[in-house]
Amino acid sequence: MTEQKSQISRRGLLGATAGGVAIGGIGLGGTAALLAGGGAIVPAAAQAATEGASWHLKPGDLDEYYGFWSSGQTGEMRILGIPSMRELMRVPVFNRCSATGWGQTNESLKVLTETMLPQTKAFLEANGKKVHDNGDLHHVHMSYTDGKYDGKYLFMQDKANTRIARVRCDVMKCDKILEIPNAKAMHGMRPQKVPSSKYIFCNGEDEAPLVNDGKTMEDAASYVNLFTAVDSESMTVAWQIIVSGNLDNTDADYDGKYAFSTSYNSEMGMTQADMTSAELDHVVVFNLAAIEAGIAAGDFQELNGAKILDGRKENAAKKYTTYIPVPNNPHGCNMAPDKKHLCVAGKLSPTVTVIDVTKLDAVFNDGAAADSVIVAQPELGLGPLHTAFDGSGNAFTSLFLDSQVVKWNIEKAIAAHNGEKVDPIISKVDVQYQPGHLKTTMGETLEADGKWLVCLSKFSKDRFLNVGPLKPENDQLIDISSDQMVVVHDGPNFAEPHDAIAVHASKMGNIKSVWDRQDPMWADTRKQAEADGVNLDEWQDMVIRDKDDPKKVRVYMSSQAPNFALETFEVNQDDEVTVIVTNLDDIDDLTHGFTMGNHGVAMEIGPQATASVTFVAAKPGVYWYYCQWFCHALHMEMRGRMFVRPKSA
Ligand code: CUK
Ligand code: CUA
Ligand code: CA
Repeated sequence: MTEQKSQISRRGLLGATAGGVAIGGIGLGGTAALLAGGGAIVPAAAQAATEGASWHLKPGDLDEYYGFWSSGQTGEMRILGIPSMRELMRVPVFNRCSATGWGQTNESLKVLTETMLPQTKAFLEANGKKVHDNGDLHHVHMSYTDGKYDGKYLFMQDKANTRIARVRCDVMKCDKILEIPNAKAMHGMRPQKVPSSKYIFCNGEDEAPLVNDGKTMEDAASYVNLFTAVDSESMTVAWQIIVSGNLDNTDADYDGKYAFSTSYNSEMGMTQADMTSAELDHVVVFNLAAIEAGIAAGDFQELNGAKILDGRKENAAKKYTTYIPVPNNPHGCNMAPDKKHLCVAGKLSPTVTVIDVTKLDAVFNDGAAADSVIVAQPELGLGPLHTAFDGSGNAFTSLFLDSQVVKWNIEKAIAAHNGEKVDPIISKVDVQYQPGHLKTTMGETLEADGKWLVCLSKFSKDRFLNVGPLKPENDQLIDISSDQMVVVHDGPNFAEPHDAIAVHASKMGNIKSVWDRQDPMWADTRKQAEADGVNLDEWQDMVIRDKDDPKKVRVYMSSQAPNFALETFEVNQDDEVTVIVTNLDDIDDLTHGFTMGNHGVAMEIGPQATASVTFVAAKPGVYWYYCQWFCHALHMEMRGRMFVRPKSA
């Protein structure tokens, strides 16, 4: 923090003596100085030499920001520190995690299966599975109160299996997963920003017949796309609305009135040639008050438990939606913290379309033309994908094809659009290579601070030691505290972070180091223990055979370093065994584990947590179980034996 302050004052000093500062070495020359309003441009090399170490933390130093990263097809959420870019934690969500038992413990299986649609359940059963082992997690966003991060929840989507998930920030574990009916391929996802994140907005990317029962593939007229609003507290579908075209990325305004989605397939094409045939696609604007009124008035059909309105173009009179024409297979959809400007990246067009969202009321209420809200369309470079903001009126857009990030000024872009002779582009920086999302510190909130930008480059190519044909991504850290952006760090990252957010550590004060014994995560297990006459808050070493179903055995064992309460237990072959471990240690970072040898069973039990796992003891013999999280000098000795009596004995 103090380092940051001294930087600012040093820069202020340089600005004050601007006349004497040489500009050179980076080819910006007079134009850049002009654009910076006469202030000093510090050459990149000089800046790196004097200030470049500020991202580097000494051992034991803490980062100023939490970075919450998606992991794409790995299916987990990751936590990195910014600016150090150190990976701090991986939080399993849509994936199977060997370290924590996510996807195997009874507690995680409940989260993964409780909202599963009947047809999904039947499909998995037919394939000998309980849950999907994969997910495709592109977007992570935090809950908001009044346009600011509130440190409560993180929300994320799964494009692969049409789900969204919630992670509790107090313990950094996933507590809800919702499989969304009717829609296909959840892609863009954002929480409402104002007044709070009541809704999570979710974009269905893939078109399909609304009743998708195998009657037709050819009848494209029966295909629809759905925008879904999920209630963030109950994690249920609040409503869905049918749109014209498909949906890609989404964002919400800072007034609590509108949500926005880009559509690259306004053509409703079924082939790539069709999807790219039109010059203009569109942004769909969702009018939240009108949609809620439509629900209240009963203007919906119900399908698979969801209320579905019709917001297609031909239903414009209802004022649920409006369609703003934009070029050309747009992608990113980013609301600026000036509360006014939505930036839509052109992808196949070298432009970003700037939409003044305060002009939307006139479109819905006074018949103004949809494109009257477009106030600028600066040409920024090739392949613009996403835009981030510094809170001072500047925007940063990733240029996929140019392998660059461009810094530009929104007001200057508007002035240029109105015919003034100004260049909105402030500077460009090369990144390595092909950037997708980019994120500024606090940039998706009213507290955007303009310190750092993380650029998630899709290709790393030659930037790291060669590890084979599959290479890591490259998440680069860029100092944006002056007009000349400086890449200060390369961060290799495994498949495939699409997006990230950067949250100031002061927002994350509610994170616990020790679980609450009454945590709802294992409420079901506690209820079962109570029925078995077991008090999980005390040292337990009980083996209980179910009275009604004698094949079922529950093994209760506490753990306290370096001991399990049970050093042996016995079951019969083919018993369904549930092992319930409660970690009675209440010291920071004292996690135990339970691994049953040769049974594919392993789980994590954090301090004061309870976890349970169920398996069939199908193999007679002696099997050692052990604690797999290093917890004590006698950690290796923290083990015991399960004896499985053969059927014939
Ligand atoms: S994203 Cu999902 S295709 Cu640009 Cu938000 Cu990467
Ligand atoms: Cu307990 Cu290792
Ligand atoms: Ca298109």
